[in-house]
Amino acid sequence: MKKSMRIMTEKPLNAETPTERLRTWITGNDVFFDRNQGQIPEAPISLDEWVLNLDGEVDKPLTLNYQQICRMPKAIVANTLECSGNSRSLLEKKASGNPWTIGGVGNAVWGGVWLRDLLDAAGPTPAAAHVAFEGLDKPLGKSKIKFIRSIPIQKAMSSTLLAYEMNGDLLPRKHGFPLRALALGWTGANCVKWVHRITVRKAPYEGFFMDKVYRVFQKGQPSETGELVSHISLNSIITQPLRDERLTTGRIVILGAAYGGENHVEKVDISTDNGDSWQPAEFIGPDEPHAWRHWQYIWNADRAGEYVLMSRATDNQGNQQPESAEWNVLGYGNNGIREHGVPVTVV
Ligand SMILES: Nc1nc2c(c(=O)[nH]1)N[C@H]1C(S)=C(S)[C@@H](COP(=O)(O)O)O[C@H]1N2
Ligand SMILES: [Mo]
Repeated sequence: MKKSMRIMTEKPLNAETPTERLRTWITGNDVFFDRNQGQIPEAPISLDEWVLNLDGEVDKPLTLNYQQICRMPKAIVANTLECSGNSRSLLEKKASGNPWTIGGVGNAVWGGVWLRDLLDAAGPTPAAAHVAFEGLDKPLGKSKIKFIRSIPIQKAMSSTLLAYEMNGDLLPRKHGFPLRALALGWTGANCVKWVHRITVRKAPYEGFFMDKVYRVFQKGQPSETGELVSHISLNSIITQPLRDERLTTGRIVILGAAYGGENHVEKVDISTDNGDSWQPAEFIGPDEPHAWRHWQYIWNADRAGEYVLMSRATDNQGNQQPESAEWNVLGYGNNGIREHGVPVTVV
């Protein structure tokens, strides 16, 4: 089985999980995708020096060290993290950014504290509207722009974790040690790593990583007028067989995953005849809020030929994946059924 990551850029490190390693419900920390705008801290951040500051539109600003955070009530939750640009390279029309196939997604069980508990202790003022997170990673390139992103206070209060554990281990250095934000069910960009400062604000943070990227916009449209990328789009992926695999006639087990961010995946259908007919897949494994669901479909391939396998997820809000994704300049949110089709040969 292929174990190594597919590296797209070394500096900053951007690498995707090989498809074979997306076949487990938990994505191992060793193969969890890497997405970085800046330089990953070269040595683990020292826990003796690190503190988390919470300031801005609050009655009582807080400064907490690592021990104080670890002594707060603990939450353990599953969450599927996906980069906004995942599957970008599968779009028919090229979009700029890292050429992800389907491996810019992974599922982990995270341990940490609810951001709500910290915010409650600090007491947001009536003007509090957005919560900004600042990472400790050093910007690369001349621009020296720090990775700072903000999310609405409602999301921060309802379902945002500050995680210090990933799949039972301390949060790995690459994934944000000692602490990262996880806006559950929202794309990776809303999940700032190496957090050291949280600022409650009257309005969304303004800056490069809020206004120039992570927005859905068209050619000729100013990026900052596009919608901010927040929710993960309902999607499904086929992890077995692989693209262009040669199979023999008979019983073929098709495996995959489906995820809907904040919404629950209710149904996955499979087509082996280019979308003419659809059959339900069977769910396998755990079913947790904000986490993907794995599924399988047993295909009786009795005739040799060329096939395109397709999967289609439906969620509890009645949403279904589109036949084809809506294109945008940065290629975000590609959840098209056709784009995710997997061609195979049966002999
Ligand atoms: N500090 C910081 N946080 C960050 C980033 C970053 O470059 N710096 N990248 C974001 C993006 S775009 C994604 S998709 C996720 C990726 O998290 P991972 O590398 O742990 O998979 O982290 C997010 N948090
Ligand atoms: Mo991302």
